[in-house]
Amino acid sequence: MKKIWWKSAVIYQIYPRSFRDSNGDGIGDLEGIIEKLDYLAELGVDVIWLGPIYQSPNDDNGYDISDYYQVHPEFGTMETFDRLLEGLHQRGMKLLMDLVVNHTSDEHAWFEASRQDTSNPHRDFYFWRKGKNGGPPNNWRSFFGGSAWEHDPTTDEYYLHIFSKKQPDLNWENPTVRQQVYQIIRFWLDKGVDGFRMDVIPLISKRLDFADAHLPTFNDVVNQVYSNGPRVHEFIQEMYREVLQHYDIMTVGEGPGISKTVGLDYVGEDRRELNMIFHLDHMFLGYGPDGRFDPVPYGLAEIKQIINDWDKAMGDQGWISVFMDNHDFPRMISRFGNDQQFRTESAKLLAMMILTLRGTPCIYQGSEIGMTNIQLQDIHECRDVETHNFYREYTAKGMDEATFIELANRYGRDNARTPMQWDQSPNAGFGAGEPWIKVNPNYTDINVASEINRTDGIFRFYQQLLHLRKNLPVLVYGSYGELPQDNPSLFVYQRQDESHTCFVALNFSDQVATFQLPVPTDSLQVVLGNYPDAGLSNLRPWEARLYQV
Ligand code: ISL
Ligand code: CA
Repeated sequence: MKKIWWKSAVIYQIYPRSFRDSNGDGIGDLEGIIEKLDYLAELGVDVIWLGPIYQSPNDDNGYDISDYYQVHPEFGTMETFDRLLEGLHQRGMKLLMDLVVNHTSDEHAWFEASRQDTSNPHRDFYFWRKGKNGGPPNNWRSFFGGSAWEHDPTTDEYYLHIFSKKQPDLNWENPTVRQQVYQIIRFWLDKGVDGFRMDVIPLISKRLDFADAHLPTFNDVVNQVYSNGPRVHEFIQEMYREVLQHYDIMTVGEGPGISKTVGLDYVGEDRRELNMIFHLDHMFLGYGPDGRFDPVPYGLAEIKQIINDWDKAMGDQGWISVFMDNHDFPRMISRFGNDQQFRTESAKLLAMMILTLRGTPCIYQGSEIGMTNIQLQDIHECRDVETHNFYREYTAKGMDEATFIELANRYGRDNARTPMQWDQSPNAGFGAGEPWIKVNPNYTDINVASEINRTDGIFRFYQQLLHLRKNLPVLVYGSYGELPQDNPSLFVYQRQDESHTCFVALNFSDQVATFQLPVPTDSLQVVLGNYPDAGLSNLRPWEARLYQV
């Protein structure tokens, strides 16, 4: 397997609105991140992925961009941005920007021109179609509920929006659109940023017949109708040829619809497209026909299957990023761990998993102190456009508010977006003003200041793992293989190269579990564990151990 810096790097994701508010207006900002650069360096991460910080009306918290060349004033100025970039580089860290170019905001100048009249030169920057039988052009549904088409009275036509109606989809068929996008990418790369996380990149090429979708689940529609359109690879290869290849950067493609069967088409070493992907297969586990608020059961077996299948699919030709949550999903400790009795143990277990699987780990802000989901009381406390849209849709169909809020508290995106918990002071030390979204009341127990002082705390455990990854290349480049166990709550695997063999044993349950390793026990040494006195005995609840032969 080819060795290269972005494979051994560890990414840390910052959701700018919720990281640190330096001026007390309730909104996290770039100056706030600058204040915390030493914290990030102390943690030991290599690359920061910064959520969108561009000009935006914030219908979807910055994933609806109205000007790609401006920093949103609530986050700071271009000068603040430059200092942030410099501060990261001084500390040996790199910066990934979020590139959101499947759609713009409806308040972007291109769209404002586009909607004026059918002959406007910008008309063709977006997808405009006539209605059918008094309704939208087809039956496509938006990710955030309702039709994916919005009627615009000015020209009596509909425009396509796969996400909210304030996020019209860009028409990549138009070469001018593509050149405009490349210009945006060049602008930020020329400032010195180190790469991009590309938002919903498999969606940029549309199936232009816009045929109705008749498939059993929304996920099927995404996979087979919205994603991986006919020209997607032509477009990404053009972007690579014209822009990306001229810089020493890293690129991560995000996206629903990148399945293991098409993964290598995006990241195969011979493809000249992207370096790695955030696939969402394990994130969409539990999604029923109607998506996240229509849950179905799943378990560890399905998670392991996806990990194994993807590892095989990538082989030595492609690469993924490994993560268990981000700003679009519930907190991983609440979702996959036990956020009550075994919060610390399961936080560390998930840390060990992310940092010892094959792929570039991505840590979401707050995981390093064990942050959990929040219980919001009513819809007015919810902030996410997705939650609000589905609330309207489901309550209109007869669901009562309390039932919906329960669903939102388990599966909604606001869980991951509450302010970072820095200390015990008011607002968890996030900032002096009332935060834009409620602080999790558990901040008095769970916060950076107290976690950092615990020698056996979660933060220190992350530090140790990050250090180990630097010193044990087998954890980066070694082969991966699951070691199946009788107990279904266990995930045990091996990492191996010519000179080293490591085993990772994880107990995803509140019960003690016995496990087996394929070598004599006297040849094993515990490198790290989340309980004191880890040996070879049975695994205790949520116990995680890393062994070396
Ligand atoms: O959170 C989801 C909606 O249920 C995911 O399906 C999400 O839409 C998908 O992972 C794409 O996410 C990205 O693009 C969206 C934005 O809302 C997300 O925050 C972003 O990560 C549209 O730009
Ligand atoms: Ca602020």
